[in-house]
Amino acid sequence: MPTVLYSPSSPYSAKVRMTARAAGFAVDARIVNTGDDAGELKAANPLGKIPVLVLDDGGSVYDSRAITQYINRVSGGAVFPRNAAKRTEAETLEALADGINDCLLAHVYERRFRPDDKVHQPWLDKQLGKALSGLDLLNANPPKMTKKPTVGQIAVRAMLGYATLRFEGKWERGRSRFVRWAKRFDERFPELAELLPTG
Ligand SMILES: N[C@@H](CCC(=O)N[C@@H](CS)C(=O)NCC(=O)O)C(=O)O
Repeated sequence: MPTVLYSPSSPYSAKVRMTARAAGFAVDARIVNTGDDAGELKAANPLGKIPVLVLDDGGSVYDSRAITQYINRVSGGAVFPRNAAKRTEAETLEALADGINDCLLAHVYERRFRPDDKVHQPWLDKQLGKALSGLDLLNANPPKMTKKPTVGQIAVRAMLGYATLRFEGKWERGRSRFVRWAKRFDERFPELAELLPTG
């Protein structure tokens, strides 16, 4: 069975595992340490980033967007709409959610990997500002809820899980529509909500 190499707090990993579950695509999941340069992760992805999907023949698929496209293909189009315009919409939603994650992660890594006296506050402010602009757009236009979730909706929900994990209390004010959207998603898809990022 294919295996997802992941970390429980990673939003991109949560998206991939939620997508696999929504598509009915069975995967094993193994936690790896992104700080381990010599390990299994580096052998599967020279960039040392998660998630990676390791296939039965030993091949690797990364990054997370290549994995969601792969899952969609092998599951007969279970998680992206067939209609071209709707598919573009879902792919753009996924790109927006991933882009917000990129900004949140840049913020987290700046504080985690730099000595205190080298942390550059304007850089932190810029990254958080971009993430908040993305969240404003989503609050104004929450993704339409469908009977079966698309990767776009899943990506947005996974990203919001990460925002709550690392930035709780810093983004919710003024975005209550979006908070309600996440609650509705979790009520509708509890089996996916189980896989949200955890610390
Ligand atoms: N564009 C990549 C981003 C993956 C990514 O940055 N993952 C983080 C964890 S959430 C990571 O592996 N960080 C370790 C590193 O950058 O060395 C994707 O969509 O998979």
